Amino acid sequence: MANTFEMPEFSNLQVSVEDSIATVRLNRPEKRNAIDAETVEQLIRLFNGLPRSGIRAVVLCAAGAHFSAGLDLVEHHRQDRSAADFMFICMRWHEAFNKMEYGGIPVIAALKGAVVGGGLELASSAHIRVSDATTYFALPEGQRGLFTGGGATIRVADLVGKARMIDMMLTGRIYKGREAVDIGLCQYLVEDSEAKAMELARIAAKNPPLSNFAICSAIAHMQNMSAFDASYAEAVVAGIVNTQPASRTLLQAFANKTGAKVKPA
Ligand code: 1HE
Repeated sequence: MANTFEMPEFSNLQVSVEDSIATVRLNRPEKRNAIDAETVEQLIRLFNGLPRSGIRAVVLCAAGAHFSAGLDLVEHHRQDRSAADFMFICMRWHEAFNKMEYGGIPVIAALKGAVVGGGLELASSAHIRVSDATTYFALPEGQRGLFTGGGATIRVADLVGKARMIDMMLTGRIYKGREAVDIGLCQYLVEDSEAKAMELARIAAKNPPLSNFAICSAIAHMQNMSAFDASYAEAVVAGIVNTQPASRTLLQAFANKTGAKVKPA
């Protein structure tokens, strides 16, 4: 599909598109990319429009030295929100992050510096996380007298397990480097996270969009189902994806011995 999506102008995000890959850059470096209410609204608008836009992968990255310092604590403090106000704010975060995780387009997060609190909630909504030597992960909610509200209880617990997440929240424990990879906070540790994320995005963007749609939405949905229902849903999705014209072409190439083999380099 051709690029049909008119990219809106955003104040807190810088979006550019090249070769059907969108680079979405958090753009409040002077505030360490703290996530205010406006940033969430802009993420919703963006990820609402991306599916079926012709965009085949997204690199989610950040301006400045830090990916994101999480919830905009100053805005939260100044607005003196009621419980109902903040519940609504959290529901907007969920709207944005669910659109990312379930939208069917691969989102690769290029991480650096602080990936903390709500910043980790945002990063964990991506499909692949790439770190560099400066990247560190934390959930300082306990120390701030807060609780996660942007999906960490679901996504971070899913990545690292509930015991590690509780430790991070109770004690402010910080993970970085190889240890962060080993416990599942990120999948790659490289010198240049943005370059690696773009490399991965380019690889993923070559897959037929319907395959990527299933990979980047069906797996997350199936995790929410009973094993019995997930196996049914998997069969239905595979019925559609594995008989698509694009897969016939790729299988024909393999049958003709022109398709790539699966072998380590
Ligand atoms: C912010 C924020 C923020 C920076 N909200 N404004 N998140 C946190 O507990 C992390 C809080 N931030 C930090 O610990 C540090 O800022 C960093 C380690 C990330 C970076 O330190 P540094 O020395 O580079 O920057 P700085 O001097 O602390 O901050 C620079 C500016 O960014 C400053 O603003 P300025 O107007 O005084 O220049 C800071 O106020 C601003 N800034 N972080 C607002 N988070 C859905 S619930 C989710 C709950 C959570 O996310 S809890 C985790 C919150």
